[in-house]
Amino acid sequence: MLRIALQSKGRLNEKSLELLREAGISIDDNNRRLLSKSSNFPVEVLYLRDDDIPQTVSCGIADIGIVGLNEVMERGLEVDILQHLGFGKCRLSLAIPKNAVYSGPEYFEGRKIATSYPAILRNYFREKNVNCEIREIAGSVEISPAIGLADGIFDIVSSGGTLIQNGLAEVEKVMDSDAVLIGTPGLGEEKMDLVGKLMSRFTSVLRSRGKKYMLVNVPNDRIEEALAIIPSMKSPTLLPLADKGWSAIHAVVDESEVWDKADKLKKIGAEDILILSMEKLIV
Ligand code: PRT
Ligand code: ZN
Repeated sequence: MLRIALQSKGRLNEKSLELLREAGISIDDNNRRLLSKSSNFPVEVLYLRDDDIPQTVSCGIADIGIVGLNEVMERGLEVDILQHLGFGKCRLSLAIPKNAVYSGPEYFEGRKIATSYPAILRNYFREKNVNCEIREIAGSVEISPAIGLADGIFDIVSSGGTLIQNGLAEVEKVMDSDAVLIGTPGLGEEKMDLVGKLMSRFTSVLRSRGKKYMLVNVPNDRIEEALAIIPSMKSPTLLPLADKGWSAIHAVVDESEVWDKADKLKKIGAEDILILSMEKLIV
């Protein structure tokens, strides 16, 4: 039995459960309970605050966990980063009042910076050889400059809206973050076997995200051009149609490129372009 630590509520909770669900793992997701078992995979879920997940995995109370890379880096504990999961994307950046003139990291020499991520920031400034005063605060970091608590902040940025609302400008990105699957170092063979199964299911789910299945009929003398428009993951499938002189191409394409490719295909005489949703892509 594998134990996985997930955030009990917050930004990563729903997406983590969705990933498990899409990987075919049914969980009683009543997250008021601390621990829930899966009915169809030997895994149980331990619901925690995200701050506690790296520690719980590092010491082996949970075998694996899903948490933001920012939390993993901040704690600095020994865990294996097994897989990037692509959701919960954000960055950790330095920001200063928008009217201040920024000269580079040395701007922060002797200044006060408010953050909930002091360890990551300390490492960054150590590398840059800049001495500043780091003020650790738990929440609402972005209001610190306006109330005179700090000259700048170091915080999570996603859309950038919070910084703008608080009259701040992002001046330095220190790291990118997304949700990661972490594991206790040195798990035994049996557990690693289950972790491997889980990871390959996650890979299939992640690969199919943002992808569509495209079927298109093209005149045989335009196949080369059509294949140049739809570069596929491997070789696209090419099938002759009953109607002589025509073939069907099947391929997996990025959702963001579907319309552009459809327009280009129509221009070279393609017909009957069918776009289908993809549930899983198992390779
Ligand atoms: O209760 P618990 O301790 O478990 O949760 P939490 O409140 O500490 O964390 P939570 O749920 O807010 O975030 C969990 C994780 O989501 C973070 O550790 C990041 O890895 C990731 N994540 C992704 C974010 C954001 N995007 C994000 N935008 N975490 C926080 N924010 C906040 C940020 O702090 C800032 O206040 O959103 C604001 C900035 O957003 P924009 O879009 O205005 O730039
Ligand atoms: Zn937290």
